[in-house]
Amino acid sequence: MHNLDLFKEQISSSSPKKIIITTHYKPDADALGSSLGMANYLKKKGHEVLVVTPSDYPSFLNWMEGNDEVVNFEDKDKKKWVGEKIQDADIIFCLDFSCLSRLQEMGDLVKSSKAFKVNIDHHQDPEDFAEFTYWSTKAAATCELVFELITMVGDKDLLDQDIAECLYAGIMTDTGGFKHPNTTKNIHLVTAELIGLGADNAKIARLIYDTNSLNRLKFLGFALTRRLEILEDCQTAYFAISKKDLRKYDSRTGDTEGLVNYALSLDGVKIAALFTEKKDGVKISFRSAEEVEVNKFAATHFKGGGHKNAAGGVSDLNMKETIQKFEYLIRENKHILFNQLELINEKNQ
Ligand SMILES: [Mn+2]
Repeated sequence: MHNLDLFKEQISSSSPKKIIITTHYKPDADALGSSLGMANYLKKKGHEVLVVTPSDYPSFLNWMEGNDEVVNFEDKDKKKWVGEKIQDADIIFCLDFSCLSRLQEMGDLVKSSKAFKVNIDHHQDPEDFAEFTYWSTKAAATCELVFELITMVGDKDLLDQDIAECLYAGIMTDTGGFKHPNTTKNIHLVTAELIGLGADNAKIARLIYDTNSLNRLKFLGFALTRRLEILEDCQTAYFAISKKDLRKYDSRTGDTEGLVNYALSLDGVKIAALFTEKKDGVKISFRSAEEVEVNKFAATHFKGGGHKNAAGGVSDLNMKETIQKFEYLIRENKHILFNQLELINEKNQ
C-alpha cells in the first residue's frame, strides 16, 4: 500500500468524481461483491459510479444491490459508450485482479485512460499499473481488503447491510465456505462485523449455493460419472469437459464453477484440475491441497497463475493434447509438486 492520504483525497466527498469500477473477466462472487460493495459505498459519498464487467457472470450473483446497473462490456450496444466513460473517468477501481490482461479487450482502454487508478487485490505478482494499490496475498478475499480500506479511511459508519452482504458473499466463496487455509482469525473478525451490519449469512449461502438448475445438477451427475479421471500414482484427479458436453446440458455461465472441488474432495487427492473446452482453446482451473503450490505450475506451463491452492490457466492445444501435456507434466514434476509436502510431513514426525 502506498499513500493512503492521496487515496482519501481522491475519494473525498468534497469533490464528487466520475468513477468506474471494474473487475476480472467472468467475475465470481468476490469480484462482483467487492465491486458492488465499493460502488455502494462510493455512491453514498456522493460520487457518480459505474460498474463495468468485462463479461457476463453467473445468475446466482444477481441479488446483489446495484446488480441491475452493472454494464457488461461484451454487450455490443454498450461497448462504445463504455469506452468513452473509461476515457472520461476521474478514477478507475480495478478489483480482484492484478494484471490488466485479466480485463481482456477492456485492458488497453483502462491502461490508456488518464484516470487515477486504484488496484485492490489479493492475487500474486501484481502489475504496477495503479496510482494507489492496496494489495495483500494474505487476504482471503478482495472483499476483506475493501472492508479494511473503508475502515482505514475512517468511513466505517457508511457501511450498511447492502454493502455488508456484497462483501460477505465474496468472503464466503473465496474461503470455500470458511474451509480453505486462508480462513484466518482476521477473516472471522471481518465476517463478524459484516453479520453485525445485517448481512444474512444463511440467506446468502442459499442464494449462492442452493440455486442450481436441474440441468446443472444433471450435468454434475454426468461429469462425476463419465468425465472424472484419476491419476492415482500422482494423487491427482481431473475433469475434461467438451463443448458438446456443455451444449448437451444447456450449460450457463457459472455452471462448471465448483466442479473442480469434487475432484479435490477425493480421499488422497492433492491436485485437481478442470479442463473446459472453449472456442479458442482449453480453459483450466487448478486446485491443490495443503502445501502443494499449483499457481507456479499453472504459470510455468499453462500461461496462468493465481493463489497457492487455486489457480487458472489456458492451453492453445486441443483437449486431447492438453490432457496429454498435463499428465506428462504432473508425472515429470511430481517430486517438485509434492516435495514441500513431504518435507513438512517429515518435520512433523
Ligand atoms: Mn478473490
